[in-house]
Amino acid sequence: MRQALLCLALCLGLAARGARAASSFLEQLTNQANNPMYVADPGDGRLFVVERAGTIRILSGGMLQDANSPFLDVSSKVDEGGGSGEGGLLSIAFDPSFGTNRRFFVVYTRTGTGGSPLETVIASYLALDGDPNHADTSTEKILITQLSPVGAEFVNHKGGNLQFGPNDHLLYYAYGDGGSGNDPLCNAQDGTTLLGKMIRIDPNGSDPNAHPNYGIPADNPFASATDGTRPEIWARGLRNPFRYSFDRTTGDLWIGDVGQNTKEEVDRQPASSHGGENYGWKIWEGDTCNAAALGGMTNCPVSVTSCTSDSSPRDGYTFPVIDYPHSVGNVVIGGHVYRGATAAWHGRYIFADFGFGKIFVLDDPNGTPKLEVLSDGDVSGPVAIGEDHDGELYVVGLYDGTISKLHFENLSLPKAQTKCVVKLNQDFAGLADFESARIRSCLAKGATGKTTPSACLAQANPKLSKLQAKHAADDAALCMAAAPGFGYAGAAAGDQAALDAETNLAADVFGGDLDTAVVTKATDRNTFVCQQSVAKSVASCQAVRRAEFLRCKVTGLAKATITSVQDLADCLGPDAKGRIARACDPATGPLAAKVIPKACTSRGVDLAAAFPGCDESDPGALAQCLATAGECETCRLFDAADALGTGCSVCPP
Ligand SMILES: [Ca+2]
Repeated sequence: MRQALLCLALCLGLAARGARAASSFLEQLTNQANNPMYVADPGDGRLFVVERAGTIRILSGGMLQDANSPFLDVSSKVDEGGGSGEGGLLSIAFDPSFGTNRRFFVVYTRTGTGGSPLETVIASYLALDGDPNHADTSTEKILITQLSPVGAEFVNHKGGNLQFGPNDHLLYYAYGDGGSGNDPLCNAQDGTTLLGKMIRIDPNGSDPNAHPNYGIPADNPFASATDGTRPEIWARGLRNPFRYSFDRTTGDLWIGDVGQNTKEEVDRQPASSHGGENYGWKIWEGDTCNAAALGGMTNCPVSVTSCTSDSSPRDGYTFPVIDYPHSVGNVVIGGHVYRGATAAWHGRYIFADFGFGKIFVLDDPNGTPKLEVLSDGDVSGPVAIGEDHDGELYVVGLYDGTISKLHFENLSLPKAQTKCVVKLNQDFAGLADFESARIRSCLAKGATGKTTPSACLAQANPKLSKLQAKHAADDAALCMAAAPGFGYAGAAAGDQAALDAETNLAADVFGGDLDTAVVTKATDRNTFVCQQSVAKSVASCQAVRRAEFLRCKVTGLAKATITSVQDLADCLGPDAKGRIARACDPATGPLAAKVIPKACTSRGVDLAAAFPGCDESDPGALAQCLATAGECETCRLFDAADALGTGCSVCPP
């Protein structure tokens, strides 16, 4: 039975599989930290590295502060709890006004009393006035303490993360259930203890009699409870929520709760929550009914609702966003929603698994959360993911002493999104094929004399390609919602201009206007032959345009270099590596050089000669040339709002 987060056996196993060369995703900033547990930025770009034995050293400009003169040294107070203990100096949180009041908060464990192996202490300190690189240990103020249950087995599950809420500026801590295995005292469901709870306290408040160094926020869910429920409690039912964080943009709270024998889980509490959630432990382990495995709910309060199977009623409990089995990982390390410089990765939850040495992304482009592995075995003992003031993320390696920056600009997009983008592009490829086939078909029908090619196209609707593109865009909006700043994401967000820009670009790329212009009435056999040749050239031109479009979009999205329609247009350019020009330029491409001069003398085929100025940018000239070519029928079908329609007055009524 796995009881210890940092158990010795797990450590040895990790040492053997770790030490792989870092990928371009990971930039190792140091490997000199001593059992680092956490890293945090006070808001000025310095990284404060929390070391388990009780020191904090600053990592700045690539240099880790001298171990003999750390920022903070409380190692004389700290008791890690021995080989199977999960104590130590566990994390740091900076007061939102740290820049002016120099106050910060830490959590550590010290030796317990009365048979309790460890006591968890949350305390504040001040940095030295005039020396921002050193703290004054004499300024310690203990806010709150919590003893482990009595018994040597209760050395694990202390939680480990202090965070300030980004909106309420209140201090949060998440306690583990107290330890041992399967929460034998049912602490996580018992409102009279802080064990197995997330608490929310006001470090600027005070209750002189009960707790002089913190206050109870009036809107805490149990602030006025009269049944013995502790007023500090914000949420309950947690096993060992070792790491958690707030999304700096949305304020949502993301919790990684370490599981027992079956599941690891990630919980998400929306910013709109008023607290009071029950995350289920020990009744539920992730999405699995743990009470069934336990054969009951030993020592739980009578008010607790149990389960007998996974399909038992779930009322009153909040279930994880995702849970994963122990074939995937066995010690979840809650991370952060990424909000750094690489916009294409914004909004994705990045977290780790300590036991398996993995870094994950939780991706849900279609609303179905899905795990993908970003790094496997590159960090030995990933014990925390920290965030700097720019929203960039860092992984802490407990066993290899590393702090590494995560470089999302060097990653392709998650597979789920890439798949979605590829499908979208296939839709466009299909559209191009359809356009080519339609033109060839209309030309053939025109040659039989049963209809004119222009009437055929008009019947098919000359704007069909744009409409199809719009439909594809609408269909794709959902899956593209995860690609911020790009055309279809704009559509998903109701940005019609972004959608139109993307749709128009696609129409330009597939050459709809050119294709329409070359289709004219076949007046004789020679014209028909020429039209067939032209249609063939148009088809090959479209194939090149389609290929270039796909190349730019797929590789650009995958490498996160395409984040807007303009990026995509720039990638294509007027001459995508010369291929579009060679295939499609009516003056120099095959239309001009091979087909038109030699075989085709009829009007309407030699584009360059017959249709000077046939350009959408000059509607009058276009309409004139369309009229000349007998295209007034087509012209009228462009609606008046379209630039093409405004010049149709030159056509006979
Ligand atoms: Ca749970």
